[in-house]
Amino acid sequence: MPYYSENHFAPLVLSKPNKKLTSLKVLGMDKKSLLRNIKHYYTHRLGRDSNCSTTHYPYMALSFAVRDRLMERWISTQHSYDEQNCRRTYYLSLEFLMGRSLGNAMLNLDIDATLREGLLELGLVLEEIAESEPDAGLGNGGLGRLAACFLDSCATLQLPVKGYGIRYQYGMFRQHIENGYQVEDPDHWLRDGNPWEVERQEFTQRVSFGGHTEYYKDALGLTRARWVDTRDVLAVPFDTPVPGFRNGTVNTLRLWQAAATDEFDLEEFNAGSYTEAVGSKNNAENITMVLYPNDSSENGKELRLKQQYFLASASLKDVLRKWKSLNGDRLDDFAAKNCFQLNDTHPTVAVAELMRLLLDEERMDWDSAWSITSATMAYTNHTLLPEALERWPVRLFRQLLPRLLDIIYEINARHLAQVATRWPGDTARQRRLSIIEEGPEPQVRMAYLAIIGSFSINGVAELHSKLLVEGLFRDFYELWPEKFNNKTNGVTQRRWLAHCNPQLKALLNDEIGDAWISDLKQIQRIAPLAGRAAFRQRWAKVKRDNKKRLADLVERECGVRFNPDALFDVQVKRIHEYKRQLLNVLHCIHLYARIKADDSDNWTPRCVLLAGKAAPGYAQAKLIVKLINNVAKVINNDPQVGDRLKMAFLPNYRVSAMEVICPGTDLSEQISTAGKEASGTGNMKFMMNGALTIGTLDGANIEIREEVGDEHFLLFGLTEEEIKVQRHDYQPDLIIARSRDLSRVMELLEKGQFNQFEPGIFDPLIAAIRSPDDPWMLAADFTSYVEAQQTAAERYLCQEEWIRSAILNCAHSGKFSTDRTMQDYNREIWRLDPIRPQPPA
Ligand code: KVN
Repeated sequence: MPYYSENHFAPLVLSKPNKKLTSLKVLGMDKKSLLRNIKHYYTHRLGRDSNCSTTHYPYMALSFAVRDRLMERWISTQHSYDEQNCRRTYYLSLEFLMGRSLGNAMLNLDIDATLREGLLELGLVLEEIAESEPDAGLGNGGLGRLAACFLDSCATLQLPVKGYGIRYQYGMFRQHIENGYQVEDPDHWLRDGNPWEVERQEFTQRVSFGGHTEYYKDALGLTRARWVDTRDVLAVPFDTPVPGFRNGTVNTLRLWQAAATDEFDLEEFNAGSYTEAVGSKNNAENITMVLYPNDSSENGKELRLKQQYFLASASLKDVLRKWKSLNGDRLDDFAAKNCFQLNDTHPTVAVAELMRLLLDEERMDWDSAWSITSATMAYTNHTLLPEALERWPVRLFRQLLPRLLDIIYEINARHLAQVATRWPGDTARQRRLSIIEEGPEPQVRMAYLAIIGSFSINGVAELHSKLLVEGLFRDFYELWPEKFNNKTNGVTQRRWLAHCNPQLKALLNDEIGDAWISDLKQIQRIAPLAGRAAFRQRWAKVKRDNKKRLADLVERECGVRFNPDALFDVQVKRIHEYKRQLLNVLHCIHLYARIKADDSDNWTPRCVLLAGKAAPGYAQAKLIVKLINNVAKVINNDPQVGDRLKMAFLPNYRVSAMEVICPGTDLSEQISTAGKEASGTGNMKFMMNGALTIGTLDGANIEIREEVGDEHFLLFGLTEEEIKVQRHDYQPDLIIARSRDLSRVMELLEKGQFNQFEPGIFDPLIAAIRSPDDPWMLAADFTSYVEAQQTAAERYLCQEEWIRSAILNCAHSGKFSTDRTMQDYNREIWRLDPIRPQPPA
């Protein structure tokens, strides 16, 4: 008998659903009801009075009032799913970069205008109050934000999709700059309380680690395995509501938090070490303490593997629990009714865990278990970078998850038998296709496990998906061509246009109505208006106001004054060599050199903004941050430069910062080495808000250019194929010597113009640019980049033409809504029926 029960709540004596307890009086959406509620929460729940002057408590009171309106819709949505017993999808992800919730909830409930007006009567400005909300920064960048946009679109499309993730105590670190260098601060986002979550202790799960496998004979005399002598951890779910756009649907994001079991401490406890026993709880709770801050690179830390298994196991057990409560113990229909979408390989141990649950706990035979598992899992790949491909040492698996390693070996043995039948005698191919990579330290290749265990494998943009099947996964494509497909990424226009750009929203609504908010294809109806001078003028006014708002942010945070009439040239994303922020800096130095050489006739004043976080262990990326700050300092303080060029690095880039940045941007920098950026999603946010892209033929840039037309896109650089060819004979020193512009830039860098008092600090960056092995081939694209930038500058001088292009970018962004992406996933992978919830009585 366990001394601690996972569900320590006493059951109701009446175990039937209690309709009396849950019958709801629908809350009013009018100003009066809302204000009454806000005041009630402010005084009766939060206990504040008229002496309290921070924005935090009004924020909390407002959030509770809004949240109440989500609750009744949430409950009825979940009831409808249960009643219809519909097929469902679970999005498993180590990251959900949700950002702020209040604004999004108000927009989707259609109470933002009412509340703005009502709060003003209380002497409060809604936007000021909403600023108090900390970002939920449970993700690194694109991959985590994509998961958040997917949830928004699924709720809007009324698809029964639930997100499963981890409730990190500390999200993505906060960044500040000291002497030009990045400094990391912990992000304790839950410190002041989170009104957007509901703890659901009653659905606590138990997750095991360690121990070993034991074999035994069951009642039928069959040999079975069980995992014994484990050290267990509890997984406590916290649910966040995910509202659809004005449709009564509220889906769920369920995040797991680790907690110690009490029985685990019993031994120590009985030995008289009560305080030590309680102290060792920390160990369990560590699992969900912090998000790993690496974007597109693995780090191989044991705790990370624990996080991955913790998420996979708790989520699968939760789904099975729910299944049994609705359908009883039989699992024959399970694959027909359930689908798991794996967000990259991070949750891929779920393949082995589902097998374990079906074999060991449900007592199925291998073939039945495998047919369920491999008809249920689907895998999305997000990167081709070799350093991001997850591999875990077999040794670590054996230590931490011994029973799962057994199962992975068995999956591999059966897989290799299939390979041997298809290609008899081809041992090289068998070695290539094995889940286990042999060597001094054998490794489990997680991508291979994902591919073998899934019925669908997709990339995130056309080029990326093509490169996957031609390169990295070529052998697997030959084996199972039907499994592979593309799903081009998107972003939600609710957050990335309607919410973040209220002025443009008003202009669009005025001209074409508001159908675009839930059907972005409609936005193309503004294309003809690009030819109307009056419309362009209104557009220009909106853009200028948004640039003013961005300039104010830059001035507050960086102390640099941007002139809203200048060209706003923006690159914001994780700092990574493949994204080539360094190429952008070289261009800034080039412009600086031109000004210094008095070569600035017909000049276009330009404000260059960069922002992004470098992984704390990525020295070269951190040095790029330092260089950006140093170059900016020299340029901004040179009186000879004046207003012709400004440069700033905005610290602590995050979702809520992008909400101010993308509406105020003229030129979007998407300049990765071709073939390296799987998709990009920032590129889409900028396009939607009417920026022109300067970019390479990489990731979704290609599709953006296809949609908008090449005359409204500033293309430069080598293609992926040209990069592949030129790599063999790449001589950056020669390229530099032959280019007067690039020589001049390198000279300034090398003579220490930007590090006068810190000699030599930029040598590693200079060496990288000059290396024939530079994987990112900066020098190869420099000249063509500078030409494209010159074209941009010239076009900007003709404002009428520029604005026309900006409008057309926005008008042709329809494809890049995650509504479209989710419809593609649903049509080709999930096959879910939309479910309309019963409106509350
Ligand atoms: C890898 C490890 N992406 C990752 C990653 C840990 C955390 C994140 O996914 C985006 C896509 C970007 C790609 C990014 O770089 O091009 O737009 C969403 O598909 N993050 N791996 N790949």
